[in-house]
Amino acid sequence: MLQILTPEGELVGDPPIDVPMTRRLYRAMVGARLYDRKATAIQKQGRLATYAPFEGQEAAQVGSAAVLRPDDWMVATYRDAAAMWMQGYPWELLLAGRTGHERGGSPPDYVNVLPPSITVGAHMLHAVGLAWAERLQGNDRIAVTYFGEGATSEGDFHEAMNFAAVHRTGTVFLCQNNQYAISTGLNAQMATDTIAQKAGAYGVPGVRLDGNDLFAVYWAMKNAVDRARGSNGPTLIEAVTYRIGPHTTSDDPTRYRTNEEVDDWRSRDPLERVRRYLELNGAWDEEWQKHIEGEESAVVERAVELAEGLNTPDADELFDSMFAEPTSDLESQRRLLESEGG
Ligand SMILES: Cc1ncc(C[n+]2csc(CCOP(=O)(O)OP(=O)(O)O)c2C)c(N)n1
Repeated sequence: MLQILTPEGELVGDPPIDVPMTRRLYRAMVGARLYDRKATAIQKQGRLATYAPFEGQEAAQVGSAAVLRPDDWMVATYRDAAAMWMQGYPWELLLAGRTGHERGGSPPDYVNVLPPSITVGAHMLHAVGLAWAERLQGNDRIAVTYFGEGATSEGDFHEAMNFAAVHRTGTVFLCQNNQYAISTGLNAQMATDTIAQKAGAYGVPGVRLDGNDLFAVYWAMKNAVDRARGSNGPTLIEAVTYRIGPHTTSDDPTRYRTNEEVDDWRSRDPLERVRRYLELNGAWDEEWQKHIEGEESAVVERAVELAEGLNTPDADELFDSMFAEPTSDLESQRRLLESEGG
């Protein structure tokens, strides 16, 4: 398994980014964790519907998204808010989506990120289609899709990988192997030792890495993105990580895993190892930590305010953001709703 930065913050390989860039990504991970904890807290107050926390997976999401060009496509899941935010999806719209507000599914036009997929696995096909369409139009935009290890047991994974491989689409498949699909542990759902080895069946390179290591994630993603942009086809990356929190705020993980296991993964925290690395390089101190936490926290608080300040959606919005051109079925449903005074 590829690793560049140990949990102690020591290098065992060449860092793919310099110290200023590492500080920027560390700050992004701090911001993402603050968002995640805030979203979990306001869900408990009944201000969000179910929320799927990503604590522990920040390096996998931030480190991979940091490699993308702003116009690249991202197609991700309910647990990938940090990656989506890195690619331009505003925090407030991610929160709005968790309140059921229609605006949550409509990022600004310049953001090439699809709304989060709740359907496990199906969205990978969209990433292949987007990359293929860009290729056919002569563009070098690529598409990355994020999913969990559980999604690789879906037929959609097979179809997406196979089609991408045959047509050499510019798609990066980024699997965050966080060990559990709700309560189903890895060994209970697949007989392979790794996710990465599944790539071989499709004729695609597979890379397995320490997903809590920002540098390993960045390095592997850079190679995969360069390959995709250079018309050399897809890559499957398995970022081995752990979901520290519950599957969602409706889940009780103590029923299927031990506290010792969670503590063991906590000791490999993705933020702490970068913090140690920066400190060892004279690029971190308490004052800066307080400063970035203050600023990122204000950004998150503002996003909550904006999300909660959105107008109450009217029924029309259900139809407006569904397709660029409304279908006749939707038009007749809209008329029916209007005739019933909706
Ligand atoms: C097609 C489909 N089947 C089942 C579900 C219910 N479900 C939601 S999340 C989940 C587990 C997914 O696990 P994984 O892909 O490993 O991602 P993680 O939640 O761990 O990030 C399941 C089975 C669903 N949303 N969609």
